[in-house]
Amino acid sequence: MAHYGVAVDVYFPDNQACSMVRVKRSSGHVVGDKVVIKDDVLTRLERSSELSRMDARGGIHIVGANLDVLCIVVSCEPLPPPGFIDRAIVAARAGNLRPVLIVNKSDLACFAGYHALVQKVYRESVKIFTLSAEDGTGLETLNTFFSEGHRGVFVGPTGVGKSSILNSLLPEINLTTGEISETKKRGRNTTTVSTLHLLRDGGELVDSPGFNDFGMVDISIQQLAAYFPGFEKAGQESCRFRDCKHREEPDCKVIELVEQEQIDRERYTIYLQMLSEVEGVEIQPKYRDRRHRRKKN
Ligand SMILES: Nc1nc2c(ncn2[C@@H]2O[C@H](COP(=O)(O)OP(=O)(O)OP(=O)(O)O)[C@@H](O)[C@H]2O)c(=O)[nH]1
Ligand SMILES: [Mg+2]
Repeated sequence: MAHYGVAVDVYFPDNQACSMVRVKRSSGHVVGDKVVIKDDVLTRLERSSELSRMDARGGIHIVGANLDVLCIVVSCEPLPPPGFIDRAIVAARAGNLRPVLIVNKSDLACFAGYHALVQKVYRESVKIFTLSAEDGTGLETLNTFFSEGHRGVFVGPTGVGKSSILNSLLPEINLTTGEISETKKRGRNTTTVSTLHLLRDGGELVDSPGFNDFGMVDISIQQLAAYFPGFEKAGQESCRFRDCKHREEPDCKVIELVEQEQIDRERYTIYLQMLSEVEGVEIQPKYRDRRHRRKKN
């Protein structure tokens, strides 16, 4: 349920209670892990899913395990960094999670314009929830969705209201929330530990610390080409080449749709930037191997 450095909180379904269990700092457990405990030793069971991200310094973080939904939480204040939503959607799809978007703070004046933009770009790609943790708008719809038995994690920049939404769904948990800074209009990294919560009518949700960098981990060119939000309308098998990168290949359906203005040119440019990034990552190890070999000889 939570990982506090040298201890983890474990939920025991049989007696519906939590207990703190000591672990090594580097035990590798993450929120959502299923474990068995025998003679005070915690053994992790195989994960059905795992979602990772890379931070700006190249550090890899596992966001959670055994999840089926990624809730990308955004707001008009603070705004997410450019590319955050796209990276999160691609990472979720590559990890077999269903990405959904939650646009929080519908009570703010800046909401309408931002919401319209999000709807325009992502409406045909993912389910979008409109919410206000402040006045309760949309909470019941979110609760109903999770009551179908989903287990999701909230990810998003600091200050968008992840913990506030969970507090509104489950007032008794009383997670700490933090004011947005007046000058920088950003959050204050209030949440520092991911915690899993059982929802009232079924389903589970993980609150996690806010972050800005959703660097893609182990995403292949083919995954990016298939999962980039907005390319769904091109269909999976409609390019001439099965491994089409949608850059300069002949009979590429994506390029055709860009030319017909059915895929926004700006969105396509963002895709090309992400493609170069993924190619950089894919090419790097080969160079490393070659250097390595030369050294040995
Ligand atoms: N107006 C308005 N403010 C909100 C809403 N939801 C959250 N806030 C405010 O936004 C600020 C940040 O909320 P948090 O819930 O701490 O945000 P967080 O995403 O959990 O932030 P981190 O834990 O730092 O990642 C607080 O001052 C909340 O009161 C909302 O729907 N409307
Ligand atoms: Mg929080």
